[in-house]
Amino acid sequence: MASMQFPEGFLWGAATAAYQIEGAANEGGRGQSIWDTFCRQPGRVRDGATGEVACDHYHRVDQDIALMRDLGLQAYRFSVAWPRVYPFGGGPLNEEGLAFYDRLVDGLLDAGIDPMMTLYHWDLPQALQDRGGWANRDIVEHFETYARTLFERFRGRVHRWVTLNEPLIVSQLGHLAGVLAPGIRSHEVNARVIHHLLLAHGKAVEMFRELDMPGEIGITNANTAYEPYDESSEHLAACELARDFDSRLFHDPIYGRGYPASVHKFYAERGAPFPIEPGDLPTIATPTDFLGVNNYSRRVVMADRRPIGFRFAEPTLPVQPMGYEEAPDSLGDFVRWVSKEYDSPPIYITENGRGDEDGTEAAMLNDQKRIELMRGFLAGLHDAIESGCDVRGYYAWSLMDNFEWAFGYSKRFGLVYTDYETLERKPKASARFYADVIRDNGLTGAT
Ligand code: IFM
Repeated sequence: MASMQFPEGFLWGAATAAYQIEGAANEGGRGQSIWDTFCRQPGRVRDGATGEVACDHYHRVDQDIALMRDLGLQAYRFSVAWPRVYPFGGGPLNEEGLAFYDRLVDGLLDAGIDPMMTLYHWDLPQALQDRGGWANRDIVEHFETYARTLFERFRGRVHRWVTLNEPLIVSQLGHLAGVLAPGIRSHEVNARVIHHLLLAHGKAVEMFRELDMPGEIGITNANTAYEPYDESSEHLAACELARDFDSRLFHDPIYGRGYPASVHKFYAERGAPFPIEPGDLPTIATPTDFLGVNNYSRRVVMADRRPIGFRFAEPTLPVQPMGYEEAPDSLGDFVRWVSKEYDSPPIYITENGRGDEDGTEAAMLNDQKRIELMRGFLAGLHDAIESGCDVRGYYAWSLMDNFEWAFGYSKRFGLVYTDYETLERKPKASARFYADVIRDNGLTGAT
C-alpha cells in the first residue's frame, strides 16, 4: 500500500462512554440511570450483564490514562454520566461526581491528551425518566442546567464538546424498537423524543455561545453509508428515503432545514407530529463548530411497498458479529456524502471500529480482522480528505473492550483487551497497529 499521510495537525484519538466503562455504579454519590434499570429487567441484556463494574475505569482512571499515553493517543473522547453529576437529573449537584471528571480531565491534560467531552451518551438519570424522560419537554431545561454546570466547571480545560451521542439510536432503538433503554415502543413517544433531543442540543449550543466558551461544540450522529440497489429510479428514490429517516432526520434541523418532509409526514400520519413550538427550529439550527461522525458500515437500499417505502437488501459482503457488513469504503463514502449535502462542515470521526464476538484471549489479542478493516476505513477516509472533505480528527471506537449495551460483554470493540475477571488491560495487535498510524500520521507501506 502506498503511503497515505493525513493533514498536519490531524488529531488521532480513541473513544469510550461512561456507562460502558466506568462501573462504580453505586459509588461516589452516583444516582441511578435508565441503564441500571434496564439491565435489571429480565431478558433485556444478554446474560443479564450490567454496567455495575464494567471496566472499573472509575477506580483505574490513572492507569487508563497511562495506557492511552503509551499508545501515543493525542485525544480521548469520553462521556459524563449525568447521574454522577445530578443524581436525580435536576436538584442537588453531586460534587464528588464532578471531582471524578476533574481528575480525568486534569490527568489527560498532564499526559498531553486532548479531552473531548460528550454530555449525553445514553445514561439518563432514572428520576427524569420517571417524569417522562426525553418525551417530556421539561427535560430540555434540566439538560441546560447540566450543560451549564459542565461548561462552567471545565471551561478552558476541555476544548472540544459533543452535546449528544447518536440521537438516532436513542430514538429508534430506545423508543421505537424498544431494544435499548428505556425500552419503549411508541411512535407518539418517539416523535416527542426526537424533537426534545434536538432542542436540548440547540439550547446547549446557544448557551455555549452566550457563555463565550473557548473551544468547539458539535453533535455526534450515528450514520450508515447508504447505497441504492441499482441506478433505477425506484431504488434511487428508496435510498433517498432511507437517508431522510436515518441521516437527514438529525442533520437537516441542525443545518437549518427543519425536518425532512417525508419523516414529518410519516409521524403526522400516525397522529404523532413533532411538538414544535415557536422558536424551536432556529434554536436547533444554532451554528455548531463541527459535526461528529460515527460510522461502522453501509447498507444497500431497495424500494419496498411497506409503509416507509424502503428496505435493506441482503448483505453481499462478509457479515461481522454485530451484523454489519465488512464495508471498508463506508466511512469515506459517508464523509463524502455528508460533506456534499451540508456544505463541507468541519468533521471529527467520533467513532469507527469493529466488534468481535467474544472468544479466547489469544484470539481476541490477535485481532487481524480489526486491523484489516481499520486500514480500509482509514484509506477511504484519506481519499475523502484528498477530495476536499474537511476532516480534522479520528477517534477509534473503542479504547478498550466494554459493556456493549444489550449485547452485554459478548462483543469486543477494544483496541485493548479487557479481562473481565481480573480487570487487567492488554493491548491487542490493533493497538500496536494504531500506535504506528499515530506515530506516522497515517498509513505507510510498512504499516
Ligand atoms: O458501543 C457503541 C457506542 O456506545 C455507540 N456507537 C456504537 C458503538 C458500537 O456499537
